[in-house]
Amino acid sequence: MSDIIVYSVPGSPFTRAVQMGLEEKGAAYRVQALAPHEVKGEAYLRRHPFGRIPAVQHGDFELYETQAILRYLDDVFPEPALEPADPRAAARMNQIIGINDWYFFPKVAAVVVFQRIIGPALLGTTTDEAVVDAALPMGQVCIAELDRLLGRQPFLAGDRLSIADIMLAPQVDFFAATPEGQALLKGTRLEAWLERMNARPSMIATQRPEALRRAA
Ligand SMILES: N[C@@H](CCC(=O)N[C@@H](CS)C(=O)NCC(=O)O)C(=O)O
Repeated sequence: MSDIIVYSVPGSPFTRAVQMGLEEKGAAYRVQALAPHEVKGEAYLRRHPFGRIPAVQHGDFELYETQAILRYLDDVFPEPALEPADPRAAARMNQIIGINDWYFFPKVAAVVVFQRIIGPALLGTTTDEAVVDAALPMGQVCIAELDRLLGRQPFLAGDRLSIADIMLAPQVDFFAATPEGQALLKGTRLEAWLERMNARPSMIATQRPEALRRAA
């Protein structure tokens, strides 16, 4: 079977989730790095008309949307399984993926991480404190709810690693590099979960570039 090509701008947490999935599966892949402006360029828009990363190519099969990619990987590389067989655990995994895609990434992590890390490090912008402040109430809800759903389990959807952990860990890790993320996570079970996730070879092998590791 041909190697998988992952198209990305280095540092993207959604791409990191796909790379983690590939690492957990032990599947061969390579990352095709794009410059930020290429993501909205004509050539890449033919691959991903919404101009987002990541996208993957597997032989003649092209796919985008991170959770679709991870579910595909779970089907073509069955071991270790990343989707629970138990209906309730599977529902929990899907719920948490939804929390990431609808609330945590767009309303919290993307906003705070851009203001505190990406903008200052890559674009030379200064933090708009009002924008950060406006994202914090939703940040509190997201972290409290993820912490509640995690409960005393080792992983977000139960006893085993699932796509929920793989999608959330890169996002929570990036958020934890900001002062607001650190403060919201402090003392939670989610903080301990992140530490456990960060010790996994799949997280260690997919670190962000140094410039994007912490807030300015
Ligand atoms: N729903 C998409 C979201 C992907 C996404 O938003 N990626 C961010 C980077 S982590 C991106 O492409 N940002 C570039 C932009 O918004 O122009 C997925 O699951 O893959």
